[in-house]
This record gives sequence, structure tokens and C-alpha cells, in this order.
Amino acid sequence: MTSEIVLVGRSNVGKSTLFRLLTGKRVRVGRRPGVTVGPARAVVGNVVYVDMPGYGYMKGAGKKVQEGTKDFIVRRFEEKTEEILLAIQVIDAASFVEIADRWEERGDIPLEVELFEFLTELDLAVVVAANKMDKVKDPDATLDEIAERLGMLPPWSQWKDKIAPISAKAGDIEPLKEIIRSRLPSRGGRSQS
Ligand SMILES: Nc1nc2c(ncn2[C@@H]2O[C@H](COP(=O)(O)OP(=O)(O)OP(=O)(O)O)[C@@H](O)[C@H]2O)c(=O)[nH]1
Ligand SMILES: [Mg+2]
Repeated sequence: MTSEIVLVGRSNVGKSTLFRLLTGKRVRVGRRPGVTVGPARAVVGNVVYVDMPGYGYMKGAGKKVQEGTKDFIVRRFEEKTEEILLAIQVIDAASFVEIADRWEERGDIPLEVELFEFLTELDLAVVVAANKMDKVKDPDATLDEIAERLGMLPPWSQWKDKIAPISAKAGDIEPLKEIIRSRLPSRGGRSQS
């Protein structure tokens, strides 16, 4: 059975930029939301990395396509739960809190909070890759606010196995790599027994 590490999250948060760094596969990235259409896959060692299309708004796509993509993502996670080694929920740390609060004020559950809860309820190992940290002025305060919105008691530093501050564009992803390493099956473990 293959083990998957799946990148998921809203459009334009930097999933494909991160996917490139993790796999070396040159998928398209772009400034407009909705660049990735179908899931991209790349094999690295014993693991298949999967880059998902954006969850939610996509520029140029109608409501139907957006809802269809959300359904596709939800169903894929439900069907492949057993194969998924790690779900990496990528967020744009620079805009996450503002967007979440806007949804809350409207009386809606923020899309990204809903996605995080969905992944967690599937009993998946989930890590939040707080991307675009290069745009964040006060990292600790921002990460505390993100943790809180996702139901994790601040300070965020208690959750270093769940929250990885990164900047994919700058190539700074060490906290995430450390979490990935801790999840990888030990090399040769299965074949030697
Ligand atoms: N400032 C900054 N920009 C970033 C970072 N990571 C990605 N970006 C930019 O964010 C934009 C979107 O990047 P993508 O990797 O295409 O995002 P995506 O999540 O795959 O988007 P979709 O495929 O549309 O869902 C691009 O302009 C990237 O250069 C980062 O760490 N910091
Ligand atoms: Mg993409």
C-alpha cells in the first residue's frame, strides 16, 4: 500500500510552491487563485506527495466548479484515509485570521476552520503549514491567533508538532520538514522483516 502526504488548503496559499520544494516536480504556480486544477502527484522515496486544487474560491470558476472541487477533495480524503500518512493543510498566515474573522462575523464557520476540523475528525495526522511568514510582522502573535481559531490553546509554541511556520517562496520550510521526517516510515523497516 502506498503512503500519501497530501497538500490541501484554500486557493493561492502556496500549496504548489511547497509541493515543488518537497518533490522537485515543477508544477505550475501562479498569482491567481485556481492555478492547480486536478491533483498532481510525485513519488519521493516510499511516499507519494499529492498537490490538491484550491478548497473554495477559484478565480474564473463558477460556483458549480468550486463546489465540485470541494466535494472531490472531501470524498478523496474519506476514501483514502487509510493510505494518508500526513495531511498538510497549507494556510496563508498573513491573511488567515482576518478572513476567518470576516466569516465569523457573518455567522459562518470559516472555510479553513471547517477543513481543519474535517481532517481532524477523520483521525488523520494533520499539520498546519502556516505559509507566507515572510509577510507576517509579528510572528508569535499571529501564530497564537491562528492556533486559537483552530481550537488550539495559545501559545502556539505548545503545538510545534501541529503548526509549522514556513515561507515556501523563500525556501524556508525546515519546521515542516522536521514534522514530515517524524512521520516517515523507518527506512527499509518493512522489507527487512
Ligand atoms: N510572500 C510569499 N508568497 C508566496 C509564498 N509561497 C507562495 N507564494 C506565492 O503565492 C502565490 C500562489 O502560489 P501557489 O503555489 O500557486 O498557490 P496554490 O495554493 O497552489 O494555489 P492554487 O493552485 O490556485 O490552489 C504565488 O504567487 C506564489 O509565489 C511565501 O512563502 N511567501
Ligand atoms: Mg496550486
